[in-house]
Amino acid sequence: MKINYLHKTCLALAVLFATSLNLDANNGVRVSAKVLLSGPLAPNGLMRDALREKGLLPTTEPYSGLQGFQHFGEGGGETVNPAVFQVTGDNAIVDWVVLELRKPSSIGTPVATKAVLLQRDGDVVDTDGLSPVHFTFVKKGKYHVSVRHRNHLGVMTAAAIQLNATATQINFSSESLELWGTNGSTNIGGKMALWLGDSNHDKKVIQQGPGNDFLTLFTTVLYATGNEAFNVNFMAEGYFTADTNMDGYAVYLGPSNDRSNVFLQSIAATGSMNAGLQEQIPD
Ligand SMILES: [Ca+2]
Ligand SMILES: [Ca+2]
Ligand SMILES: [Ca+2]
Repeated sequence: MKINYLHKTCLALAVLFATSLNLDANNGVRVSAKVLLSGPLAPNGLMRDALREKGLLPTTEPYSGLQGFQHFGEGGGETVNPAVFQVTGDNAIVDWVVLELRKPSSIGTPVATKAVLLQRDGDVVDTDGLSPVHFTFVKKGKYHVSVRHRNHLGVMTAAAIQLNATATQINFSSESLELWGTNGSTNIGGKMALWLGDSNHDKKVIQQGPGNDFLTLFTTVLYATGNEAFNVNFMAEGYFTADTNMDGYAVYLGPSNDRSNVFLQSIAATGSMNAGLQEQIPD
């Protein structure tokens, strides 16, 4: 009886040990993505990091609880050591973004998400500010990979891409990467960049009528701390989705306002000042 009990205990421990070994061997999947946001993109090909310079970047990811975003799997609550935001140069952090993984069999719902960081040169890195993004609990296999941002329209790979424990490179700034849908991103000097201007993060960029993004900008400016006089020309400094060019200010009227880029983008894309754009990621 006693031996039998001992035998069973040993067997259970062996199974447990083997299971944990198996988990370690699997070791999740890694993604080494590159993406450009057209809002902060400068003519030198780097994105501006004004939000970091001004100390406006939050050390906890901003997507939990933000309308239009939902975390899946291990995603949500990511934090960063403030020292990561001290790095300057090409690898300085521009903002938080979200990576999503979807199986072809259930394309409308991610199996995993992760809030991670974007460097000025477009590298999407884990919360250490350097490494490829590691999805610890995701099994090797083929996934559609999408990248999304607070006030830009997200993009997704047209194909499901094999992901492994070693990082797979996915360059969303390349003209040759096929994206899901049509007109998913914008071509700026031969580099693909995400459409700007989704200030109310409803996966659309709209300039007028119901649900337009300029209303969000208008109210952000009008009710900003320090704007006691409700001045429409006020420069609201802060971490706002209405700050479409990501210079650290939400501006409705006047120089460097956050509407002119949206108009210019609309004209360049469609010839019309007020055409709408829709995020090309399946719901
Ligand atoms: Ca880099
Ligand atoms: Ca919108
Ligand atoms: Ca701005």
